[in-house]
Amino acid sequence: MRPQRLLITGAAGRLGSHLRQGLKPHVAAMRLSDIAPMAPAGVGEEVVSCDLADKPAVGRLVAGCDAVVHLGGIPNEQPFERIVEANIKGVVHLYEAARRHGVRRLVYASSNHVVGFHRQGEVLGTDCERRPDGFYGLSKSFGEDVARLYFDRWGIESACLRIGSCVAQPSDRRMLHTWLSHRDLNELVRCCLAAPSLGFRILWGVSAHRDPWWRDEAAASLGFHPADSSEPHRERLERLPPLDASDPARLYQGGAFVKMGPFEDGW
Ligand code: NAI
Ligand code: 15L
Repeated sequence: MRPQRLLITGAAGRLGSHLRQGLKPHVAAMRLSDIAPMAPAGVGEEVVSCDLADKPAVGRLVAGCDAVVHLGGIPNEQPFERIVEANIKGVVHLYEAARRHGVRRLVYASSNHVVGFHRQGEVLGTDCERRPDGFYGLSKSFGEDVARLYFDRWGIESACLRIGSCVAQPSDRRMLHTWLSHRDLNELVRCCLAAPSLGFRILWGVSAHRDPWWRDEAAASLGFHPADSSEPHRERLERLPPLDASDPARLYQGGAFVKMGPFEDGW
């Protein structure tokens, strides 16, 4: 499908800023939303400030859109109370608004932290056991279940992207396996929006690496073929001092997230 009006939540953020530019040629119009300030609207754009924890505001935000790329929320380990507002309530408000306003397709930014307690080196399919590595990973796991529910019950299509590390360049040894280039992110989201039929699916958001931790042969059926790889960065990254062999950040796929928190706020 070619979205007539695509909503991007979290549009002021790191990934949102890239997708705002990258998806523009592929949609008729865009509504860009965040709780943080954003660059003013350009041609074919609307800019709307909205807190995802505010249910009526999310309802108004979604009205008139036919597809959503949902990036908004807390992107790392934080106190549970904050994650509940932005990620747990936020994702329910968004899907509920999608149902009420007839949105047919969403792309949900899930995370590798849904599976962060699998060992590094283990090769996972998209159907692997979930092993969240904190409240953040739990919230993303919940979001995947919300997406599944809205497909099973109301036929609203979703791709849940378990994004690895989406940064300009890989910056540590773990990213030899987890890096997703900005170009590949853009192409993956574009493929999810353009596919004639998407259904419900979980996809890894990762570029093509020599020793992958995540495999998904089905992604190619959407037309997604990653263009980038961590290989050109290997020499530089392998010169970095390795973590201690017993460090949990070296043992588990979630890296340093597996040892963050819990935070003391609210106790
Ligand atoms: P980011 O923090 O730069 O962007 C997230 C945006 O959400 C921010 O602009 C923030 O203001 C907004 N936001 C936070 N709470 C909100 C609320 N209550 N209401 C409305 N907006 C709110 O993060 P980034 O890196 O761009 O990530 C985007 C999405 O992708 C996040 O959902 C993150 O969990 C997910 N992701 C990102 C990865 C990465 O490598 N950058 C890896 C895995 C997942
Ligand atoms: C994520 O889910 C985070 O949003 C991002 O900031 C990175 O830390 C990434 O995972 C990662 O695992 O590298």
